[in-house]
Amino acid sequence: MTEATPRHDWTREQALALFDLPFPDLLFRAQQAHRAHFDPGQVQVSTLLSIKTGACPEDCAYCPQSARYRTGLKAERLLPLEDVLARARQARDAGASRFCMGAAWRNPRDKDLPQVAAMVAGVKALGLETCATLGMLTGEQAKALRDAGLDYYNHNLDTSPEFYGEIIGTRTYDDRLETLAHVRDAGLKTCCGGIVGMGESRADRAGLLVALATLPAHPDSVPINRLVRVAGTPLADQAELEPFEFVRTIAVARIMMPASMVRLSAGRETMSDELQALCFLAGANSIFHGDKLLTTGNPDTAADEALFARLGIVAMPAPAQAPASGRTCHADITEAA
Ligand code: SAM
Ligand code: DTB
Ligand code: SF4
Repeated sequence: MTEATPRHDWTREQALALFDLPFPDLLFRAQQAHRAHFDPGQVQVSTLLSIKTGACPEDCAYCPQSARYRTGLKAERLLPLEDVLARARQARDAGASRFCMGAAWRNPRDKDLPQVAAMVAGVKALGLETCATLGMLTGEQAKALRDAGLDYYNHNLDTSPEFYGEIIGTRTYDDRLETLAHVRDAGLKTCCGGIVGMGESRADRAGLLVALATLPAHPDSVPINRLVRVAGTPLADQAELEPFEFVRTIAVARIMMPASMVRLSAGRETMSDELQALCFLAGANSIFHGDKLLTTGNPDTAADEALFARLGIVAMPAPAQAPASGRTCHADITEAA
């Protein structure tokens, strides 16, 4: 077994020892793990769309979509199919290989599922990989989404088991683990990560990564979100996480889950190009592209294209899948040959 072989027996002490490494050693180790599994010049590009916005009954302290906080967000019902497909076409033509549909639900109602399944099937037929994040799922719902053509399901652990209760009171860590089990059992790929910068300690960041790396299978995608501090949420005035600590978190995620896609997820809008470049060096190899995440901002698409060009990074091509319609326009983010 080499250091780059995925392991499922990580301990918090081992994770903390990685966090404690001198920064150059940590980045070297992360680069070794990254290069054992990926072309470091390629970054996967996903686009997000909020298909149902706001008025969520949950109390997640970071979230602008909770009905409990006054964030000024306008709630919207489930979008019509045609609107979703138009946005997916735009995303594909701008270079995205995966389209992720998010809904501000605690869980989908069974009567909502046919509409979401139609969106999944339509997006898939455009030649995009499909991802959805709809809250907690039953086993049957996970299978119905798989049958519609869903590739990935995003459901985050968000933080360590110990810190979790400070952030969310309306569902438990075990609820999340149960949904993740349904997702895995249905044969869907798992997208699962968390948020940093919520006031948690380094031990909590290590605890989140250990929880992820000791799941029965490493998540295929690991989104690392830096808290977007939204006015009106309980975390609006949270101090910003020290930038090198954020880079360290990415690097430790890369070392602990070497074969997973690590996504530099929410929070890029307030990061310098240099900080993002350090995150790519630390092993991040996926981003959200497009002016908006779900409800908050993301860097301009032109800024991302310029950053990729300056760093010599190209978009990772989507894995071949059928049926796939050809792209109608030149992809703006240059795709790997
Ligand atoms: N309602 C569903 C759920 O919670 O599973 C799906 C949508 S929810 C917005 C998806 C994820 O977005 C959350 O788990 C959280 O990790 C992330 N997120 C939400 N608000 C955020 C914020 N202000 N900053 C960073 N990440 C955030
Ligand atoms: C994830 O881990 N991050 C994305 C995606 N999964 C769904 C969501 C980020 C949301 C940021 C706050 C917002 O735009 O509402
Ligand atoms: Fe609702 Fe998801 Fe936001 Fe929590 S993170 S309040 S479940 S939309």
